[in-house]
Amino acid sequence: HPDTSYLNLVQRILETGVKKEDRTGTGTISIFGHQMRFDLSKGFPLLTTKRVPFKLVASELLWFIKGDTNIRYLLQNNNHIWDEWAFKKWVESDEYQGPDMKDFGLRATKDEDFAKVLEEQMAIFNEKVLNDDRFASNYGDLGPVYGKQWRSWPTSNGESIDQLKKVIDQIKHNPDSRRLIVTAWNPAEVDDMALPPCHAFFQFYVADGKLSCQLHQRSADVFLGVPFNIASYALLTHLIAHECGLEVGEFIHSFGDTHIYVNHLDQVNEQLTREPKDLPTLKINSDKVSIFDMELEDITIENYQPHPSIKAPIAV
Ligand code: UFP
Repeated sequence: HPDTSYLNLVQRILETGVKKEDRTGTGTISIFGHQMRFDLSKGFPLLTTKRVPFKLVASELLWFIKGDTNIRYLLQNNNHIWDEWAFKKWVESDEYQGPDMKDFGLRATKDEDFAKVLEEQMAIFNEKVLNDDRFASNYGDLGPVYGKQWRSWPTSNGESIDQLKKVIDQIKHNPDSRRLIVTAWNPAEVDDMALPPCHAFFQFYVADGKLSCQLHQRSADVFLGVPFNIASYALLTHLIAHECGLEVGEFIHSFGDTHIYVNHLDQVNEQLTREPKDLPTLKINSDKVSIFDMELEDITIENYQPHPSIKAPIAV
């Protein structure tokens, strides 16, 4: 069961992980290198030991697939998972004149008054990204993040490569290829990204009429990020299999720095006490074929009855 694999990873980190400082100043317990395998034919791996917001997974993935890097589309779909990263660029810009927002993520977890001020500033920011075109293009954009690298990786001669389109074409016409790869890790552009890609490199494999996918994730926030990342790549694999007329095989999730933030320990311990439930099923609108035509309404999850969600602060 996906929850068992996931909780085993949590357990492994708690038992063997080392304490390590990190960029955000929060502190983590981490291990280096881990792999989980999910058989997608046995149900959709949306964790059941806490609620994972599938709509947010789906709208973020469609945003990547569109090649979009501006949070406006996410906000239009009530998806706030990238807000902090865009907001960070805004408050660090010369144009920002509001209250001091240095280390806002960490401070908000420790100071309730500050958390209110932050919430107000973020609401103003979001409103401007939604309604002010100039502001949105300057500050809603996260730089050359996933969408740009997947759909228009810039080449040295000024052209661009649509990695996603190419890989789908290869899966259809050259399924035995060992080069079915998409990489978001572009060393020339990493410094311009609001957040360098965490899920950095993925490869497909076709055998027995089934499509499998393996992801290398360089950095993994096991409590908040990983449940999301599993669902996202499982969904991507389903969508591409759907387009290519293949069944789904496995999703293999490989990790680099795999960590639990020290302020997520109560949350993971709560989750460890919970029993996994039946997996939900994914439904894709059969009237549509291409992943590039899919919209949020075309993707639904059925029979998802998880344990309640567990809240935790995000490290920015
Ligand atoms: N992170 C994830 N999954 C994601 C994502 C971010 O786990 O999809 F976008 C976490 C990993 C890490 C932080 O805790 O965000 C990124 O920080 P860094 O760039 O320092 O690794």
